[in-house]
Amino acid sequence: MTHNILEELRWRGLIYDQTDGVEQLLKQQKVTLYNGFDPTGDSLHIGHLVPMMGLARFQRLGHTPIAIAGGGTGMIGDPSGRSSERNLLTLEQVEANVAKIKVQLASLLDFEVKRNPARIMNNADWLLKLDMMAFMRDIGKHFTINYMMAKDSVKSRLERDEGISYTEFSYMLLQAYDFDHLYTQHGCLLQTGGSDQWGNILAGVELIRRMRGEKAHGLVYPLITQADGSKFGKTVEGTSVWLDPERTSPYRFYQFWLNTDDGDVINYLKYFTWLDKPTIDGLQHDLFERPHERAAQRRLAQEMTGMIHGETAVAKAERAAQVLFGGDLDGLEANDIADIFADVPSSEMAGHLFAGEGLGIVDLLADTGVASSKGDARRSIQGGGIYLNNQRVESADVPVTMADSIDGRFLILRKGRKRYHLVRIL
Ligand code: 545
Repeated sequence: MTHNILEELRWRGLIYDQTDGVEQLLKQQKVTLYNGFDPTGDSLHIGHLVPMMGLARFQRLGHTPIAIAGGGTGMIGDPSGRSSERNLLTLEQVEANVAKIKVQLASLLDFEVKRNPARIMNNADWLLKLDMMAFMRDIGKHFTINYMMAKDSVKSRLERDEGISYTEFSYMLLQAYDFDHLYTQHGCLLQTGGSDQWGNILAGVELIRRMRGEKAHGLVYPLITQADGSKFGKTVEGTSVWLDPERTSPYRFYQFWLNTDDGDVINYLKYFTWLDKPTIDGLQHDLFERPHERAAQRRLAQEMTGMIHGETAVAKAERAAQVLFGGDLDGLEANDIADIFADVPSSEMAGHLFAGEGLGIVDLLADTGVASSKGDARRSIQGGGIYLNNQRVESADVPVTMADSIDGRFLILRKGRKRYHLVRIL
């Protein structure tokens, strides 16, 4: 790791914009900085990793990070980057979400280190106490409607028929107030965020200038894109890749990174991992010389899964990948099977069908639709293209019984190299 945070962020391509003087400031001193996360949902997703890790990168280089869970701002909702009004969450929803995302935010930060321990705060602690008249007089007076209407977040909404509520319009003042609060109470000199936060961050810089006559700073990261132009962070099925393992299994998480395009993988290694420049340069060389080996993608998947879900999850995900490529199933339990084969077609069959004599493999293949007919099933078996639990089926006459099942719960059929079908035994 380089010793200077801006140098570090720069070679990684992580600086989209910064206020004048950040360079100077960070050269002179270790600072306290913050990044906010609104509890609009109960989990963060991989799109939030750049600012989360940003805090951790600053911390490793001696700066003091504050992660804000926006229990106050989350009651309103940021209009930045959104084309329509949000539905308000209830106080209970906000609180439940705050509790969950706090844990996720904490996972990458160090709270024990003596000199610059991280902190997590909830802006509900000061925003919910705000007194309306004081806010109007002390904060509102520093912003003209002209200034607020010129912000992208507002301007884009004014161009649409639905407009923007007074509530969301005011959001930037709350975020500005946060910055001032952290500036005065905790000496926080810098706010970071994705580039969509630039307007809100500048509003805070402006408020501190107006109220204190002092200069605070902002730095924003690029929003991550994909080489093919599609939105970053969605699986092939179009769902977000969440950090919560209940929402995105570690296996799917691993697969997401493993499937990264050659055109994106080097950038992602820079944006999302702790790997240093020589290591990433080496992987770039491998990618160039032997792209089919996908060493860069594999390393990315290992690093990311290890960081978020731990090393055991990496081992499991790699085992799962092997299994899907036809490897043996020894030692896997029913729960692993359910996870690994979560995405393959499946059918449910009554357990009694496999009792005693069992069910002929030909019938099973036809009943599940793995073969289009019994004739097709027989021909496929004779051609050596049918597998039961990843073992080739040698004869069309074998019965399938409970003894073949995995923990009495699953049978795994495969036709050809990759066409899997999971039988769930009821
Ligand atoms: C609130 C109070 C502050 C400072 C910042 C905020 C939050 C900010 C905001 N940020 C986004 C966000 O997404 C929802 C998280 C889902 C649980 O809305 N006004 O909260 C995203 N942010 C991370 C990056 C971002 C931004 O958390 O900054 O750019 C995404 O990469 O959209 O005092």
